[in-house]
Amino acid sequence: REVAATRQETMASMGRVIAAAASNGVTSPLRLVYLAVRARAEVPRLILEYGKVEYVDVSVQQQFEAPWGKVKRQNMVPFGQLPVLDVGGGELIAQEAAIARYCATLVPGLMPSDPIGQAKCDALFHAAEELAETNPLVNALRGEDFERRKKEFFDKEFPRRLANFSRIIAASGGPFTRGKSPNYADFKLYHHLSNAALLEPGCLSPSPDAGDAMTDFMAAVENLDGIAAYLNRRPQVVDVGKRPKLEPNVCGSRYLEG
Ligand SMILES: N[C@@H](CCC(=O)N[C@@H](CS)C(=O)NCC(=O)O)C(=O)O
Repeated sequence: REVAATRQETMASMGRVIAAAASNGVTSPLRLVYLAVRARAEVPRLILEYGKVEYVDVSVQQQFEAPWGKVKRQNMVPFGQLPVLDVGGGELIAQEAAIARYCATLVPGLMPSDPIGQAKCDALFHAAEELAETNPLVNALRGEDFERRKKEFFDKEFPRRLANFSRIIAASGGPFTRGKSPNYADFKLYHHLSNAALLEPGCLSPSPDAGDAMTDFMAAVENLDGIAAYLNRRPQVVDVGKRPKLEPNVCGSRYLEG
């Protein structure tokens, strides 16, 4: 019953988003097309939520009126992969990084105006991509496969990458990777670190090496206007490592019924 209630609330809040878009004269909000997992569409979502940019979150069926197998076979998306973002009239942008960058250009302050600043943000984004193993770990892997890859990730990959980000945040003065205000890559880092914390609670705790940098960073993102409310209402990932799924399982149709 709780799930049904949350779903109802989610749908009601999505209805308000669409109504708000219409009242702003935006008849065709961005359409973010993805699957029912919290993975490669989550960073664009966080950016759009932070920026209060109107968008709708749609499933493959809603976007293409066809199942994924057919969409892929008939090359209806540029690289046979999701997510894609329909920026209007069916014009599609593919690849999470490209979608995130495009979304960031719609939000004042998230993308520096100088090329060197932009390149530095891109470097942070792509360094955070090296934590992308957290996506299959949280959303797809099960049983022995899950345990083996999780151990490998937390033994080998995670500590050195976390140390790099802690150092970078501390050097910037924090709480974000480039100082006092967020840039678009912070949402990528946040996404993978929050996945990591789901997998291994406490993995971001203050340490003698890293100090409080990571806990402060996570709290700073979570407290951003627009983000706190979104995190509160987004579907939860349950049964990680066993039978992972979103609850309510409405990702990809959070904004539109059917
Ligand atoms: N490099 C791509 C990777 C996208 C990707 O791997 N998408 C997966 C879902 S997370 C996909 O489309 N899988 C379905 C398939 O390949 O049939 C990106 O960053 O967007």
